[in-house]
Amino acid sequence: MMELKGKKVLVVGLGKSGLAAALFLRRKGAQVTVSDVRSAEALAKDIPALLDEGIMVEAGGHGLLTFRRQDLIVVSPGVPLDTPELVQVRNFGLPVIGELELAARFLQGKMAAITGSNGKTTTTTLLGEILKEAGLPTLVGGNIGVPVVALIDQSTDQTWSVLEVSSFQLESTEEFHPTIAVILNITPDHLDRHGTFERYVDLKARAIEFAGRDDFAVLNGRDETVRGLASRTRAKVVWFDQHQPIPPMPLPGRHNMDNALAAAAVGRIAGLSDETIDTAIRSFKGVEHRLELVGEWAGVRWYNDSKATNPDAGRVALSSFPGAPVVLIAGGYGSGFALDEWVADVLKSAEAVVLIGASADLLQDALREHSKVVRAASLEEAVSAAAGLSRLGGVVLLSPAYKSFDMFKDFEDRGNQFKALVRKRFAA
Ligand code: UMA
Repeated sequence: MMELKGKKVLVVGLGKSGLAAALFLRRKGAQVTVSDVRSAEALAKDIPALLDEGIMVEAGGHGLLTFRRQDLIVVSPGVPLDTPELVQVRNFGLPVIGELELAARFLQGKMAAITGSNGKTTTTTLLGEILKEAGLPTLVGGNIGVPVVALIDQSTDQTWSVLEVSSFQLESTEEFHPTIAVILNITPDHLDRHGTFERYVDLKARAIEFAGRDDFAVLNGRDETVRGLASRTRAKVVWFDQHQPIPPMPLPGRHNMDNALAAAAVGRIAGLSDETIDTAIRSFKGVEHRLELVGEWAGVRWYNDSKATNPDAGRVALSSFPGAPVVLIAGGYGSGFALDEWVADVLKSAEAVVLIGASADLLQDALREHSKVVRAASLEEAVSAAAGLSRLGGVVLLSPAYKSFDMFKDFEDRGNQFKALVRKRFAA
C-alpha cells in the first residue's frame, strides 16, 4: 500500500472518478488539488464540497505549473495519457496513475476484472449475482458506473470485488493484476482515442500482463485476437468457451451465452458449485440498455439496446432474433468504424431500417442496397416510423451501432428517452 499522508496529489478530471478519488486521497491525508478543463460554473455543483474538505480546485483548463508541483498525479479514465501536460510531467519522471490503479492498491480481498469490447457490463453484473448467490461478500464497480475507489471503504479481506474495466482505465495502470481477469472479445472501438487497433489490443492486454503465477486469465478461445494474448501473461489461462456443463442463460443471443460461460468459469475458479452458478444464471434479468425488452404491444417486441455504441455490438444484437422480422433503429455519433460486416448483417437480418443522428447520411449510402431504409429527424419520429414498419411477431430494435453524443447526453439518456417514447405510445 502506498503512503499518501502529506503527499501533494493532483487529480485530473472532476467527473465521478475524480470526485471519488479526490475525497479518498484527502481522507488519507494527502494535499489534494483537482484540475478540470470545464469552467468553474460547470463544476459549481461539486466545488463547495471539495473546498470544505480542504481540496483545491483548478477549473477552466489544466495549468502546467499545477501539474509540475505534485508528488503524484491521478487521472480519470476520460483523460488520455497523451494530454500535453501529462506528457510533460511524465518526462520529468513524475508518477501518473489512473483511478483504477490507485484504488486497486487499497482495495482489500480478491478482485475479478472483466474487460473486452462488448459484454463487459452484462458479464460483470452476472458475475456479481453468482458470487452473491454463493453468499460471498461482493462489491461491483468500475466502468459500470461506480468508481473503484468508492468500493475501498466497504472492502474486507473476505470481499470479492467484481470490476468492469475499460481500455481507458487500463491505459493508466502500472501493476494492477486482479486475481482473475476476463477478456471477453476484442473488436475495434475507441480508435479516436487510442489511434490504432494494435494500441487498443495492447491496452486490453494490460488486464493480464501484470499477473502473477497465482492469478488467472479467463480468455475467449474463439476470438482470434484474444487467443493471441495467452502468451502475454504469467497467469494460469482458462479458456471460458470450454466451460461444461453449458449454463442455462435466459437472455437471447450467442454473445449472452459467451457472457454466461465467462462468468461461470470465474465462478468455478472461485470454488463455487455448478448448482450455485446455474441458479444465479437462470434467474438473471439482464442489464438496462443491453437488449433490454421494453415490452410487447400488438404482437411486436420492442428492445432497447442503446448500449450498442459500435458496429460490433450492433451486429451482436442483430444476430439475436433469428427468423423474426426486425425493424432496426440505428445511427449516431462516431467515426472510423469499419462498417462492411455490419452492413452485411443489416442486409441479412433487418427487414427495415430507420436512421437517426449524425451518421445517417453515411449509413444511408452504406445501406443503398437495402430496399427499406427511412430517415427520422428525432428519436420520436424514429419510434413512429418503426411502429409503422413493424409486423406481427416481429421486433423493433434500437441498436444504434454508434455513440450517443450527437443527440443525447450519453447512451443511458438515449435508452431512457427511447423507453419513455415507446411506453408513451403504447402503454399510456
Ligand atoms: N476532463 C478533463 N481533461 C481532459 C478530459 C476530461 O479535465 O483532458 C474532465 C471533463 O471535463 C470531466 C471529467 O474529466 O469533468 C470526466 O471524467 P471521465 O470522463 O473520466 O468521467 P467519469 O465521470 O469519471 O466516468 C468515468 C468513466 N468515463 C469514461 O471512461 C469516459 C465512466 O465510464 C465510468 O462509469 C466512471 O468513470 C466510473 O468508473 C463511462 C464510459 O463511457 C460509462 N466508458 C467508456 C465505455 O464504456 O465505452 C470507456
